[in-house]
Amino acid sequence: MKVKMILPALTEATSPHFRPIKYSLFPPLGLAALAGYLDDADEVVIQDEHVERLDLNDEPDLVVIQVYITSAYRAYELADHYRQRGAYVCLGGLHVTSLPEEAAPHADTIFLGPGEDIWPAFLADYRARRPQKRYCSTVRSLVGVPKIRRDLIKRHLYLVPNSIVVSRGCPHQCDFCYIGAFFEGGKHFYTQAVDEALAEIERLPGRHLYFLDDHLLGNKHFASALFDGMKGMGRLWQAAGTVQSVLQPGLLEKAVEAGLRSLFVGFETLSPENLREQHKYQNLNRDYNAAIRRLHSHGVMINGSFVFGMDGDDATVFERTVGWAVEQGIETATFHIMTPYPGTPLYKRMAEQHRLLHSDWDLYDTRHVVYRPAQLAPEALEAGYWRAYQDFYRWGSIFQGAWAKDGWRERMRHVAYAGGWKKFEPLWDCIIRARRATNMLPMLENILSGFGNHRPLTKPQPLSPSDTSLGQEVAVA
Ligand code: B12
Ligand code: SF4
Repeated sequence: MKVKMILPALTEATSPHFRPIKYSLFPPLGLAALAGYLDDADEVVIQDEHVERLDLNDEPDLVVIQVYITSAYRAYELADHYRQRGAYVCLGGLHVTSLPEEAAPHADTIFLGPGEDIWPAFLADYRARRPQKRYCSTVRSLVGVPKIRRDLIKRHLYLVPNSIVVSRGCPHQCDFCYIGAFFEGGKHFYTQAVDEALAEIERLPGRHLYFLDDHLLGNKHFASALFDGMKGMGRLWQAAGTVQSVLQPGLLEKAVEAGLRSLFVGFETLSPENLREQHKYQNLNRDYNAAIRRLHSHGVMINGSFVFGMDGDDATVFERTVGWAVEQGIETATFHIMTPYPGTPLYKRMAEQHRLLHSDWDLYDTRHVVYRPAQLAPEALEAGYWRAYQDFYRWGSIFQGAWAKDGWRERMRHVAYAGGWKKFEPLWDCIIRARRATNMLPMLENILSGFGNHRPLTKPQPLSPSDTSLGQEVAVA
């Protein structure tokens, strides 16, 4: 059987003029995971439109397309194309799970939720010539999953070919997050067996790893055993975690010993009122400043995530947030305009309050305002969002942030990392066009390691009892 798997891209990622590096970071791990369930005799290709032009003149028997909200229209176009050519088309992923009725007319079969239970079930039915129209995931487990078909990934096209996920979902459920919608009907958070996760890590060449787990530190026992197993492997890695997990005594230390060098942290907002509105209770009463001090003192760089446009945000939110992030020495920041994804509690609330402006999914990309904000005009919110990026990444801010650090090596690392991502975008564009993204990995590794220094760059600070700050509002608000 000839199988073609496609990760379609949103328009910006295929622009002939300029391609941001973020689209050449990670390979299509979800599709490579699904390919693991196919037979050795099957002929399989994975094409990722973010990094290559799709070949649309082929004649596969089975086409598998992963659909995100921002690539939904492109995915439907590709699905229609292949159905016209006589292929059997399967659509799955986050957007299909949120809006199955929208996706169904473009597919022979649609899949709701994670694929580990429903994809092998479909394959058995398909080979027996009795496939169903719709499969809904209910059994959530990663135990004994087949090996990810990394041989199908064109590693040289990605800056971070070693992306990995060892869990799915998150123990929390914030109103704006895709988690609740995607994992409905089963467990919202589950992990691989530790030895299977370690075996997958061992299979990855080189030193650098990027864990794409929504919350790698979400299960303390799992994370702790994983980090113990990784100790001594000589890996350098990046991941995502919450403020709460950073403040937990012990876990961060183990992560650092295992090679953690940069963490994506969902601060989202400096306002307790906003946190309550979004049911992001795990951030309430946490001392953000203490979490940052703790990460920095262990030599871990921070990519802070911030969302603008919650109901408590007024015109001052941009300056306040950027000013605080720079002052704290946060190395990189990812700003988002709040975006109500279909299926989330936030979307339901916005729809009930008649605040949604349109359903043009191409614009649900966290850079456009698609709802009526409570205290800001949509234009002011968009302008503030772009200004926040400019202000955070101007050289003056980068140097100010770097100077918040104690040592010279740490300061240099801050400048190299923050400057490298945002100040050399035209250079990244050239590198992507020359199909040399992966050649830059040694430089990334060098910066992450603090220019070859494996030990924390400053003396780690122990937690003081007040750092977990029970009973007080978000410290920075
Ligand atoms: C890596 C990543 C990217 C990468 C590339 C995507 C990639 N290579 O897969 C980059 C950096 C390019 C990217 C960009 C963006 N991303 Co992104 N990204 C992720 C991230 C962190 C990990 C994806 C991943 O590899 N997961 C692990 C694999 C194993 O899971 P999976 O891909 O979901 O696949 C499983 C299932 O979905 C299912 N499945 C998927 N397809 C199919 C098909 C069939 C037939 C079947 C049976 C099953 C199935 O089975 C798989 C195995 O269980 C996710 C968050 C997350 N944890 O998922 C956000 C996430 C997907 N991104 C998101 C967003 C918003 C964006 C951007 C719009 C951000 C921006 N402002 O630019 C862009 C645009 C994306 C686009 N192309 O349209 C949102 C999507 C929201 C939505 N409802 O669609 C997420 C969920 C982040 C979030 N928390 O909001 N992203
Ligand atoms: S903590 Fe992060 S990943 Fe978990 S539900 Fe909230 S936003 Fe989503």
